Amino acid sequence: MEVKNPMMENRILYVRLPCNPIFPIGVVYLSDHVHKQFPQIEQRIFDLGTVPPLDYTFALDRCVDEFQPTLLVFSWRDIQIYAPVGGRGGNPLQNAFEFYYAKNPLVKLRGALGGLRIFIAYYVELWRNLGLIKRGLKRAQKYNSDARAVVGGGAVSVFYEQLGKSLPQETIISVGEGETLLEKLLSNRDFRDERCYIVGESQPRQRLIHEQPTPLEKTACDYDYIENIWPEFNYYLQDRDFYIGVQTKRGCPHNCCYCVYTVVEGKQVRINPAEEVVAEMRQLYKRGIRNFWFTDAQFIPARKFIDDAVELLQKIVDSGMTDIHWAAYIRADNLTPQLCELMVKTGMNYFEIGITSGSQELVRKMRMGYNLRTVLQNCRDLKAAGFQDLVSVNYSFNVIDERPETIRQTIAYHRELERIFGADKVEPAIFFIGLQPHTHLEEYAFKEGILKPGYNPMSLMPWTAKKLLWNPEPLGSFFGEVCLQAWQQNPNDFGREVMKILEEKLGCADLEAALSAPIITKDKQLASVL
Ligand code: B12
Ligand code: SF4
Repeated sequence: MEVKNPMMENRILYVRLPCNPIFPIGVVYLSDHVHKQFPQIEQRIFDLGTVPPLDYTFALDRCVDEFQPTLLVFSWRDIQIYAPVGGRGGNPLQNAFEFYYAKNPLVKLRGALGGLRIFIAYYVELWRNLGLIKRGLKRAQKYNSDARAVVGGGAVSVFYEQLGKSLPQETIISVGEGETLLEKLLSNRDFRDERCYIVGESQPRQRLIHEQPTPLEKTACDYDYIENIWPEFNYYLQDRDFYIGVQTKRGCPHNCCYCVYTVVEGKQVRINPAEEVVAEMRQLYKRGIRNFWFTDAQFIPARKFIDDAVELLQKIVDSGMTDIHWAAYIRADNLTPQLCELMVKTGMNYFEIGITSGSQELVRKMRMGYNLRTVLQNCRDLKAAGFQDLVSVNYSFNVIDERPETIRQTIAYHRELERIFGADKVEPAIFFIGLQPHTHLEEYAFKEGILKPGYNPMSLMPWTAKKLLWNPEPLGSFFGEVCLQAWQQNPNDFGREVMKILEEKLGCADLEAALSAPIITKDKQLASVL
């Protein structure tokens, strides 16, 4: 009797669900990996990020009809929308703050209406994406009754527990990187030990997201192949402003209290070989790409990875790609003068530092492991090496134990950064922490009675959203009013305006006070939560 090889029959359709046009590096890497393991399997990438909203269903139907997949790999990038910038349905942070904190009833009403618009847009988007998954699967089952759906990506990794309630039976829900899960699934091996669960068959395991990902040696993505299976690939090559994603490592060893990256990617840092990263960049370079985003959770996660960063940047120099630019999240406590020089030489023209506060005391309480004095010194080195571009410094006020004194310290710290880089080059990005599941901050919220276990982290109901948009009293209303004033006075330069107003109201501390942290009192320490 002939033994059928199930691998031969698979036809995989990767559907990147609607998203702002950010290069869909996740599905590109997955399909590349699958191709390297199973070269005979037919694959296609379909990116709804490049399709106008009115055409989503029609375009998906057409693609499924044409390709007739047996496996649908849905990749869902983002769900959460709080940011200090205009989101898809307006500025969610501004609307929420107007609704919660405005004293003027007309502004409150505007906030309520804006909030309602965003609320509707959010749920419409959520249901629409769930609907697209169901629709795509059902249509594929017309051609292959065994067709199956796997769902993963950034948003699924954060909200995997909640999404299971709304997805079709037998859908596989995946957390974190999906390469080994797909590999096992396609070779008919048991994949349940990967970070996943099956809707209708099992509940997600306790602490599933905290399990370590299966180790994987990453090789350069084969863009000749990707071009073949992705008819719209050119979309991202036409606009020269796009920063195309390239991953140089996975994992972050830190413990910052609000951050879920460290569990999504795992604490173990896995470096992709520098020559493979450069080989991947060169393929994109040959196609005209000059802007790259190193999509690592952190480009230099700790001091012991400085040598790896040096090796990579040196290889970029050696490769002759001298007219590129790149950007990344950078822990600026892990720089050396040599690394700074290479960063400038290889064209780093934007980076984000997530120090969250300019008060060493609070940085310590948030378990961030930053030494703010070292960050300043390294920034001076970077400037001395010739860095003249933009730095975005992420601040999130009021996370824990914030006081007028610590706000003054943050201002002092920010002013020092401005002295180093130039005021026009340092952009204060004011985020309010959106509380995320599986973080220390969530544990803290349970302990303090702010949230109850079993709450829905995806809820945008005003009473839940107010807690998830972390801005607790007694300072909550104060920050609310400061932000409202900033939007009113200078909406186009919100971050700088917030800093200015805070300084007018509270003054500025001595830099030395910002840099020295007193002994931490036990009761408010996040470290005592777990
Ligand atoms: C780099 C990054 C950015 C960069 C992107 C730069 C660029 N040009 O690519 C910048 C700074 C621009 C950015 C912006 C934003 N980001 Co961002 N970003 C990230 C980060 C750190 C890495 C994403 C990445 O590219 N990783 C590398 C690739 C290879 O991994 P991947 O795409 O996740 O794919 C892997 C797995 O997810 C999985 N997978 C993917 N799809 C599927 C499907 C299946 C079936 C399976 C099995 C597996 C699977 O396998 C893939 C390969 O290993 C993640 C956090 C993180 N550590 O994951 C947040 C993250 C994706 N961002 C997030 C958000 C919210 C945003 C913003 C919307 C924030 C905001 N409110 O403004 C913005 C705007 C984005 C937009 N759409 O407009 C969220 C999304 C989840 C959520 N909370 O809703 C994340 C997860 C962070 C978080 N914890 O909140 N971001
Ligand atoms: S905030 Fe940055 S450094 Fe901290 S755990 Fe998250 S990725 Fe790592």
